Amino acid sequence: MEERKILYSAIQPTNNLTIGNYIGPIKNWISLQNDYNCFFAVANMHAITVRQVPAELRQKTLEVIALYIACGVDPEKCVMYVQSHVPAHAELCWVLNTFTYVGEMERMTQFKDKSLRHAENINMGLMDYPVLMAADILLYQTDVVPVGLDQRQHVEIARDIAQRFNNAFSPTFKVPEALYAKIGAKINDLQDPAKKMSKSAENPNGSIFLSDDRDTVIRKFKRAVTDSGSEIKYDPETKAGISNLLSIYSAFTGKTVAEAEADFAGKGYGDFKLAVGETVADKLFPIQKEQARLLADKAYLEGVLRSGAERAARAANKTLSKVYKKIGFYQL
Ligand code: AQP
Repeated sequence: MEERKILYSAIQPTNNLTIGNYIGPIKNWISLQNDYNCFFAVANMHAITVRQVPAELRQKTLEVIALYIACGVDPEKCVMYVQSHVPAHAELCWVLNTFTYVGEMERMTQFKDKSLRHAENINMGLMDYPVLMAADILLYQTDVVPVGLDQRQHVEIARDIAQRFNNAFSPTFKVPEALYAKIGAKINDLQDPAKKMSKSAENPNGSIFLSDDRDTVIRKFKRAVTDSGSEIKYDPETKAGISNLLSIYSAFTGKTVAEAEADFAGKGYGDFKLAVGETVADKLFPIQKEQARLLADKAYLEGVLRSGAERAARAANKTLSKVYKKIGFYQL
């Protein structure tokens, strides 16, 4: 039987997850979990590149694992773990740092954006973020990495680092491919459709959090920025707001964009925005209920994390050991 390919993906437990996180990567995880050997991490080591409140970071870590499961990721089929529970991530990151150039990291768009947003704390970790992400991915001999489009540059650099290491020694790492959602690889901010929807947007009305209650979801969609026209048509160049809403509606209903347009032919923006809000709220409610149920069962979640960390460490240590051997680290 052909060996299954490996899929790796992670999300940071910062703030609250948005429907961008759900539509971009998580929905893909759910549909691919039967076909791949999946590793899903909660990236708490990435999270501390921006200051966090320790108690909140701890709590969000559990919330994110509960959310993965509530969204439909099956802990029986997939390895789910917390990044800091597998020390190999930090260890491989250190080695890969020596195969990465400072100039490359200075050019990373996310580093430049976050340096502007966190000018008081441009720490080395923020700059090193893509190398840690390369270590995350390469440790598992990953074939595919489902991510949003904003992570394209980081997956590219992970590929470059893998190839650089493989060329310097001998084939050690699988060179991974990014995988983007067909619809919604970049969900945009409802208040500023030129920007990606983000967990930490200044204006919370621009982001739909997976934790938002029904009234909040509907209110935010009703206020979503559109354009002065009246046609509900997908055209990201001239109708960024409407196109974003159509993508969200398609992702949540499973309809194509053309089918979504047809649903609203002849209708006004007000009706359309309300329908998108109701569709999203209907979908989020059972996820929220299931997440709350899981969070009340901490022993179960910790069991998932313990077993996940063991299975992840076993796979990761194999790669790390190969790397240490190749670079000449004396091993006992
Ligand atoms: N708007 C989005 N549309 C599609 N995919 C998205 N992702 C994030 N936003 C969108 C994808 O979600 C995954 C995890 O993201 P992350 O936790 O590493 O980062 P983030 O959600 O972008 O949040 P950050 O880094 O904390 O930034 P801010 O604070 O600006 O929100 C990734 O696969 C990402 O592509």
